[in-house]
Amino acid sequence: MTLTRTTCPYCGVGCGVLAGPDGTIKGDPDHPANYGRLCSKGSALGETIDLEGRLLHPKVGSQRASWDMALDLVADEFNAAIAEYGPDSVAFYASGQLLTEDYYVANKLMKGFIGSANIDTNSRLCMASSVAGHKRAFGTDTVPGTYEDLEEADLIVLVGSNLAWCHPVLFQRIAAAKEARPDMRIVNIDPRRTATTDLADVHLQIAPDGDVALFNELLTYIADHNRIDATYTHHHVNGLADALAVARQSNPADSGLSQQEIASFNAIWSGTEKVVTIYSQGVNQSQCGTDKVNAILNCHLATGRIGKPGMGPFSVTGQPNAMGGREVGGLANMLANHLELGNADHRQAVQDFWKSPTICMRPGLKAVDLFKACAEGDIKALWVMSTNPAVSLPDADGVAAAIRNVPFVVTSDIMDRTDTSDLAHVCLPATGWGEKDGTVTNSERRISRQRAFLPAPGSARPDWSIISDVATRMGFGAAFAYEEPADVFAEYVALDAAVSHFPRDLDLSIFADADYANLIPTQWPHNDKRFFADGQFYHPDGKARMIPVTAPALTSPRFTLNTGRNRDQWHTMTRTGKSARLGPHLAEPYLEIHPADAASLKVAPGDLIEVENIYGSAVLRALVTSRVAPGQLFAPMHWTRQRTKHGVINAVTMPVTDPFSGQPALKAGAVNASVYRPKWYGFLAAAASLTPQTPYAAIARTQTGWQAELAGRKIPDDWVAAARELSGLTAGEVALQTDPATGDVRVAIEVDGKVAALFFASPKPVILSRAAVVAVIGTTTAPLQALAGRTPADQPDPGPTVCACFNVGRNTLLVAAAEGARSVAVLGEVTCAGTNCGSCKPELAALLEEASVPMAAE
Ligand SMILES: Nc1nc2c(c(=O)[nH]1)N[C@H]1C(S)=C(S)[C@@H](COP(=O)(O)OP(=O)(O)OC[C@H]3O[C@@H](n4cnc5c(=O)[nH]c(N)nc54)[C@H](O)[C@@H]3O)O[C@H]1N2
Ligand SMILES: Nc1nc2c(c(=O)[nH]1)N[C@H]1C(S)=C(S)[C@@H](COP(=O)(O)OP(=O)(O)OC[C@H]3O[C@@H](n4cnc5c(=O)[nH]c(N)nc54)[C@H](O)[C@@H]3O)O[C@H]1N2
Ligand code: SF4
Ligand SMILES: [Mo]
Repeated sequence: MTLTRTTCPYCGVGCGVLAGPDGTIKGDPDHPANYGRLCSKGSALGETIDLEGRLLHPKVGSQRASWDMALDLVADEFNAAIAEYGPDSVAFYASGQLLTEDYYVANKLMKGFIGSANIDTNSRLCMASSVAGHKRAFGTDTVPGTYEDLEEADLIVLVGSNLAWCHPVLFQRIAAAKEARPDMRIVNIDPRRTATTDLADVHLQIAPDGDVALFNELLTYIADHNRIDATYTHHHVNGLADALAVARQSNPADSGLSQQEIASFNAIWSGTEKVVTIYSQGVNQSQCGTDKVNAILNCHLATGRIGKPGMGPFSVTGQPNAMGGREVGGLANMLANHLELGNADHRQAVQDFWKSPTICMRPGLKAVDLFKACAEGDIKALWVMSTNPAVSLPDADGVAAAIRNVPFVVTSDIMDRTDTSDLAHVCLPATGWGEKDGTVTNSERRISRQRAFLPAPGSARPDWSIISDVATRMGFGAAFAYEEPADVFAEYVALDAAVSHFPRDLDLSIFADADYANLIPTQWPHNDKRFFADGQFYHPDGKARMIPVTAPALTSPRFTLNTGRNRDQWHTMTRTGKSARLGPHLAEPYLEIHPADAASLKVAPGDLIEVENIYGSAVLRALVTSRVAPGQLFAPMHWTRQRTKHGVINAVTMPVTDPFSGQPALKAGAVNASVYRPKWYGFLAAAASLTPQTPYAAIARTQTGWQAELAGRKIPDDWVAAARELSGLTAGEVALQTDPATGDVRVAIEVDGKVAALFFASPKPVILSRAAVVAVIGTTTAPLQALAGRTPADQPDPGPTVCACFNVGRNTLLVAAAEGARSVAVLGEVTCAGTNCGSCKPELAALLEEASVPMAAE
């Protein structure tokens, strides 16, 4: 079988993948992002391309509709709203997961033909502060670094980045470089301890939003210890004196770090020439995100540590095409191809090139404001493409209500049901990864092809063609007559050539004669150019700017809620949630809470906690751990209303934004927390899918079907009836066990001689081996044995999954450690764990450390 060369659809590392229609997935050894490696999510791609849950045909209301009918309706409704209320009464909300071709066409339709800039995207929640910070410092939104810089650096500082889980292949490249050069130093700046911390030499457990105070203090130190590169700043940088004067006013204590921690950080940073500072959402998603970015850039500019191998600031991008979206200008305050919306010459040039009837004159609404406008009735027609804002935006319940308030809502998605498409009037089926063709740009500006290796399912169509069809029906056919994505890409490159007289960083000339079908991964501007090597920046005087940034004072709400990502899930889980291999790593929404706080709230491990504020509430499983500091909580962003009853964490994040970027502060909100005491806790495993309606419920895919963690407020009168209702199994033989002493209840349901569902309930959190229960589903095990909830005596209980690729559990690993495995490599030899994608290596290392504690004490 020939495998198709394509690119992973998840994170911004942009790994090359070799894929086949039977689900074969391999790392592409020739792709310069990964040289053959893949992480757990990439390796499991083959399990996510089946058609279960897919939207296969357009829907109008809940009815299947023809493409003609659906597209006519969309075009008519948008035209009607524009005619009656003007172009700013309609909006698109798009995504860094669209391909460049999709994104280019959406941006062109809104800005050049509808004539509004009301197109914003989930990149507003993701990279907007980096964009704003780069523009202030460099005059352009340039990410100057390359992945090789990370391997060449002597010091890597990771600020607000859990690279081990979120950019695993890049993390593995760094880990390999550190192994080869043990002198390489890694500093991790994060309010909590993560898998990334495990590789770091130093962990600075900074206070939430303490970053500006820390980097201002570093700048002051650099100045006071004659580390400023005076020749460089003289020729290439403006604003040093002002930035330094303001930095001197910062109080280092606002970083939440001790004087000693700050002193040693200052010494190592300023004393190491080759330093790369990597930053991500702990920087961007903040009320002072843009200032955090500039506080970091200030230090690199003051020392001239930018534009040279092995050094520089490096904003790692989240989504597979966050960079492509920025390039085509797909945000409400951008034009196209890194041109300025506020520049009349730029606007004219784009309008001339597009031969468009109009061009937007002023910035459109940024994401949070866009949904506020929906709530206020100002948006009459909204089109959401490739994103799930009813889950991923702050104040998610408010956003869902705002979407409901829009008279006409369209979604384009690959899935039939998402929390957002449930609110839409028209749902359009898009082709997904593996079925569509186009390009994406990764974190180091490398453009790679995504290529189809599967047929389009049902009548699904690629996003660029859906948008072009609507544009045509709105009356703009001549400008949207693309036949294939290559036509769009060629136009995008041609626009770049047409505006090349404007000084910009974006330069796509290397793609002018590109063979689109056979395009190999290529960096812009061209593979050997290094940005800023010549000290030239893009402000009119050619110099970079240091920006004075004021550090916010420390605050101390009772609880600060931090949010982020899990290793094996992608955002709202519409794809990774389908994989049984990825499910068990962390199978329900959880809340990390410090042991001291847990004690004061009377929360024991496994209890449920309710977090709430004026926006809403969420109920999550307590994960009592000193990885978070006292007073801080951490919850994953992944769980939706489809997978939980009450676990959408954005119900309690606040829609407050950074004043420059408009990016919401998703990492530090004030919440209250209290123990949630149900009358009973439950665990249910079943062969068929589950939609339990208990006050707390979280479902996950398993190797044998589905599982649900449950909790109820009322003890059912009849447990068997309850088990039947929760599992949806009205037929079948039932076995019931009750223990009046403990109140424990166990129910088995067998259909055609096979275990179809097992239900466990207890007044206390249910303790049993989930893996053992799940393994019995679908087998002919006798009910009594199935209800034991234990792995049969002749088989060891593997414990919770650590390695997703080989399904190796924690207990198996602890046994291997006890039997003498003392390194990650040996653990791998003995159990296979960590030997495929390697994403669990940090956890293996942590487990070894933990396992060796009692031995050391002996
Ligand atoms: N597995 C997985 N990988 C992904 C994704 C996914 O959904 N799943 N999504 C992708 C996307 S779109 C993105 S944007 C990236 C995000 O990648 P990351 O930014 O690395 O991930 P997060 O978990 O959102 O947040 C990173 C860290 O910021 C820390 N933090 C919080 N507040 C502060 C602060 O005030 N200062 C500092 N210094 N740190 C703070 C958090 O504790 C957290 O550990 O991941 C990408 N990769
Ligand atoms: N609390 C909290 N909230 C956050 C964050 C956080 O750290 N904390 N991070 C924020 C960040 S950085 C991001 S990037 C966002 C991500 O948030 P979202 O973008 O809302 O999350 P996804 O689940 O990636 O949504 C992508 C949607 O597109 C669909 N899809 C997949 N492929 C295609 C395709 O080819 N075409 C079309 N039309 N649809 C497709 C998927 O089924 C899914 O419904 O979340 C943000 N929200
Ligand atoms: S690191 Fe993993 S998720 Fe990111 S692109 Fe590579 S394989 Fe995909
Ligand atoms: Mo993101």
